[in-house]
Amino acid sequence: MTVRRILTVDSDMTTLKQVSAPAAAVDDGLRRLMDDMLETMYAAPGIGLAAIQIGEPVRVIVMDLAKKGEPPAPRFFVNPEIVSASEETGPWEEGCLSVPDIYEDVERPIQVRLRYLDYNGAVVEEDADELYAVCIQHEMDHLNGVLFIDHLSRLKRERAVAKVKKAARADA
Ligand code: GNR
Ligand code: NI
Repeated sequence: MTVRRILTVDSDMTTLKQVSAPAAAVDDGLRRLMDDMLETMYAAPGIGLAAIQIGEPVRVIVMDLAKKGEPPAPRFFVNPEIVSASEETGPWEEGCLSVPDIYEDVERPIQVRLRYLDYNGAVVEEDADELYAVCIQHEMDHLNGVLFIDHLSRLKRERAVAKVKKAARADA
């Protein structure tokens, strides 16, 4: 397994805006990608990662919502779809490894029903709420080239990108 570089909005916006293509099959090559994504996510650290964040435009997501002190609970999503979403929405403070050190409230459906293929290619259908619902919607946005800052006002979005660019310049 390899920790890969996570693309960020200061230098890799064009790639992050790409719409990812469905995975053709859940095979050893795709599992290797998922393993690299998980290791990259844990190293960051983060609770979710979409393949496009390491430059791979394929509809794959990894996630681990285990709290500190709990055993690891990796989850893998291939070609996920939202089957249905609650009418009710609610705010949640989000962050993104591709928009480092920016945290803002985003309003989304509070409950969603998902269908996806797991690490072994089995079809799974399940309900998500709370942080799970927030995170899977955030990650599925990435598959469509959408970032959480795209849900903010233009002013807040432009300020966020400017802040990330400034921090990147200071780092260099
Ligand atoms: O690590 C992450 N934390 C997080 C917090 C609130 C809502 C969404 C997320 S996902 C983010 C990692 C990431 O950028 N995934 O795309
Ligand atoms: Ni993100």
